[in-house]
Amino acid sequence: MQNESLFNFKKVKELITEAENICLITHFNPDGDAIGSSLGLYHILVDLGKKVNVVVPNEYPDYLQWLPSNTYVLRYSLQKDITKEKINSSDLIICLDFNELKRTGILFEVLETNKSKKILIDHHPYPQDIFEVQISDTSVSSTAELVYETVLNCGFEKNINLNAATCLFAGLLTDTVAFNVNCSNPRTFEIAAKLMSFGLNKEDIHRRLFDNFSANRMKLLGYVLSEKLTILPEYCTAYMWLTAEELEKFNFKMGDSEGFVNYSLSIKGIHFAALFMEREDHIKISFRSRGNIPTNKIISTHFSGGGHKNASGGEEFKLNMEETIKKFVSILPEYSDVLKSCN
Ligand SMILES: [Mn+2]
Repeated sequence: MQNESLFNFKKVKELITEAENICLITHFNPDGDAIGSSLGLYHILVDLGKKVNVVVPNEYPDYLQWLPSNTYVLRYSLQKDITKEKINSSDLIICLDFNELKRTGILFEVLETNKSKKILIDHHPYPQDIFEVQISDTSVSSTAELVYETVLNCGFEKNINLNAATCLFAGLLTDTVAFNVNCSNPRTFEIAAKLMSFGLNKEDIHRRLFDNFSANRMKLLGYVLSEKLTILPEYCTAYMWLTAEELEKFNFKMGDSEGFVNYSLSIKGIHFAALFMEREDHIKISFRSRGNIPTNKIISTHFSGGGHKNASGGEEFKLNMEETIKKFVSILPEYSDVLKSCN
């Protein structure tokens, strides 16, 4: 974490202490950090005696459904009325793992008009300026790590229990891809160690998150790597794409493509990786990079989307797959210097 004095933890503590009904909200297509940080904080706030609801815009993959209290999570896409009512009757909303309300997708229509006080706990750049307090820090591994720091600084450490530690550890493990990326700061390991001291089973959590895929997913991975991987050595770039027809052939389920884009980055000399997937009305784009290649800037400049410097995502609504890839290849010369600079 950056200098702790930058953040108004006193105000966070005050808002949480005053609140009775608290709603925890995360982004559209929630990932392990989104669900892990939300449910982690849920367990801590429940221990503090609060009435807490965790709200997500839409359903998330099976490999996250084992987290303690997962069944209490309200999915707006499935339970619109009750979710809306819970959001609007809460006196405090804590937004986790996203930087602007639009990232909640379909839930935006509820949040846009909501007047409850809001706290942001997040590690994406450029947070929207609408929150009562922002605990926004791009230097941490994950929102889960920042939840831990926030809880510590608010004096709620004694309210962390095994369930909370399990969820936060799962969030941290997801965003660091099992301590492979985003964890150059020793503090991340200190927090991981503190969470482990609650008695969680690290191997078990790792297995549930990373070795829990369907056979179809593995076959789709094999297919995309052998048939679709395209290397552009002159730009240290690799990309892959999957059409709707191909996804259907492998009986694609949400979460199946998780991690695909990272494989390209393990090729020697590749610093920038892209994955394009055909969805109903758009092309979903995922970018990953090494070093100084600003994937978030590239995606927000040429497509729509955002994220972190080395990991971002977005959508292309107007162009089809062929045109999207053509556009992608055509913008690379613009970034030639930075693409080649991180050997
Ligand atoms: Mn995250």
